[in-house]
Amino acid sequence: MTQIFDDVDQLAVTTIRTLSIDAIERANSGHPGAPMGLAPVAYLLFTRFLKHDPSDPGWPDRDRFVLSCGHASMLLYSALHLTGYDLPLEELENFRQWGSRTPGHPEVGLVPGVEMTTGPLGQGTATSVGMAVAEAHLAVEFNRPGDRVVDHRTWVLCSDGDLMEGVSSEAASLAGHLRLGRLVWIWDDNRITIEGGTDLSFSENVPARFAAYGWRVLEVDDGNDLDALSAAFETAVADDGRPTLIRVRTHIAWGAPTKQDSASAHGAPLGADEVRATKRAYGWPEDETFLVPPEVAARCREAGARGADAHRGWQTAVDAWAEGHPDLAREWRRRLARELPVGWTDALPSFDANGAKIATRAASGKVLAALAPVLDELIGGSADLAPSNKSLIDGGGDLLAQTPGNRNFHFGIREHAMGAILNGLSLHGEFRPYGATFLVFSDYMRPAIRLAALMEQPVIYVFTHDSIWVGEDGPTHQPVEHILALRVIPGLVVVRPADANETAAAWQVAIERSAGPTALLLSRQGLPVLEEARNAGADGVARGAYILVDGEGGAPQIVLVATGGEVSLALDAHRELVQRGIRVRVVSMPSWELFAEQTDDYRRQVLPPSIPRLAVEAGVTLGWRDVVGDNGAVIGIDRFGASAPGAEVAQHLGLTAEAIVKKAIELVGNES
Ligand SMILES: Cc1ncc(C[n+]2csc(CCOP(=O)(O)OP(=O)(O)O)c2C)c(N)n1
Repeated sequence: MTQIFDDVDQLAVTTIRTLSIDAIERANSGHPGAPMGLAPVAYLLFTRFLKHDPSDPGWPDRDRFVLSCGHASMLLYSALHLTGYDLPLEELENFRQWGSRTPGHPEVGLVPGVEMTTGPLGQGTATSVGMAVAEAHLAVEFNRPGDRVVDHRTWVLCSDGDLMEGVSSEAASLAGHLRLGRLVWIWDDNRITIEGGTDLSFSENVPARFAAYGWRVLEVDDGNDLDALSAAFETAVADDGRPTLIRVRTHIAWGAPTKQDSASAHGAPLGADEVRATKRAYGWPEDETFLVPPEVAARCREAGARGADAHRGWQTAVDAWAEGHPDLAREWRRRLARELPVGWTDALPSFDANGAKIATRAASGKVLAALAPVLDELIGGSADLAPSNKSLIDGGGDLLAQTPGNRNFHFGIREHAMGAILNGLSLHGEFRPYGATFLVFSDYMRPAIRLAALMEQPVIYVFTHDSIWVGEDGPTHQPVEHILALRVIPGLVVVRPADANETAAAWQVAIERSAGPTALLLSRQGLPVLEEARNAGADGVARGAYILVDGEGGAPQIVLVATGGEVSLALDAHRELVQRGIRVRVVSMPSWELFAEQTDDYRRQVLPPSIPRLAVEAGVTLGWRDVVGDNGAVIGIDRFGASAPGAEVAQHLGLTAEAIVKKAIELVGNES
């Protein structure tokens, strides 16, 4: 359909530019250049192409829009305000101020219409791939011949910085491989970054690179040409089985007499004189601020209202579909509401302590196999380590271009993109995605994990090979600082179960967390199934720490606190210490974060303040001092590991029951 544009459209484009300029000037902070260059793109998208209903930003079948270059936030806020989202002009006037709904970079959950929190360049582009996969998967799950309940696209606006970041390359490679035809990235090719022109650091042929990834590449040579942009968008929405990159040649700070095409317009207000001169160049009243001409307001609201009409039409179709497919509709609504099926915990396996050892990664695989049939929202995979991570869903099928409805994702060796894609799947709303790799490589996912926590997304990380017991692969593969590194991320719950039953309980914790990510840290090596954890374990894991065994014949003289595989070592030490007549309590502490949420009473009950504590964990000791206090001690590893069989490495690094016994006797001796 050919689009016709008139003066009101041009005026609306200028309104987006001036609103952005004014808000940034008022805040005396922000990034005016990109919004000024991209205003036509945003206007066109939000008024003619994006399927959205400003009166209901959560409409499940809306197109997803991601502003990957989050620094251009005022562009988005202007478009949201004009098209009728609940973002009044006063919010724009309060840009970047405490308590406003117009933060420096877009934040999901805070700003209506914002689909994800962006700012770290590359994360938005990569995350969008997860959103597009979500759509493709749901379409298979819920659409039926003649009924398209799920029928939307994912649009991204991205900058040079986004396309320089490696994570976007990983994600684009996967998107091309998966032939995500409903994914469109619009690249703001303004050739300027903070330090100057892109010729300083960015010279590959980006269109050719994307073509090689299997993308369709469209080019618009003048970002102010609404007809040309519109023609490109029309082409992009005609799904040809490939994702689309639209390269749009724009000018940063377009229209600013001295700042257009200059890096100085990237991240600082234009300044009063330049603002006046720019408005003059636009033919705009120089002294007006936050001006929205009535005809612009009416035009943009009209576009928003068309979205509401489309939403109503969709609802009617959905009601009919639901009548014909009541079970499917029930499941869909459950998933949308993020409710868990009644009785799902019955599927959780329990493990017998029959003498055989089982690695917690293997137990995790068994838990996943048991949960997958009752939780269709579980979807995920590994960054090429599934056989080691035990992360495949039996019978889930491979999620490939021709089978997007399957559940086993193959991320390839792309941990960075995996993290972001998990966020996209989660943000879409109907999934509980999980991603697996070795704990040591969680560093490669850290930016996305941080964002998952910031966005309160219930993503699950399956991090196996969680200590120096990895063994022969050596220090590159032996995590040492990683447990703590994850614990310091606010909002992330880290669970390091001690045995198979604690692993089942850890999965339960992860599944029941509806607003925030969970990292499961699992052993490579076999671990005894602890008789002691069988009954207390589920509740104990949920509480973060619990008494596994206690000293007999009076109050304990010492408390051993351990996590993961080191709990078994602590139990061995316990037996030895009891023989020596020392009363010992062993506390399993799979999660610092969950324990911190408990009442003071419970925490004192588990760790009585007057009794010395000895903590044992195969990781850096930093942080444990808070748990053991000044009178306690910590056995950990404050160096890199080494290449040798795991038990031998542990021996050399002092992580043994004997070392625990020795230190415990010392502590008890100090006390007596
Ligand atoms: C991962 C990451 N690194 C660095 C930054 C800081 N930063 C913000 S914008 C930007 C680059 C600006 O260039 P471009 O992406 O082309 O945006 P434009 O100048 O066109 O607004 C940088 C380095 C960031 N936001 N994220």
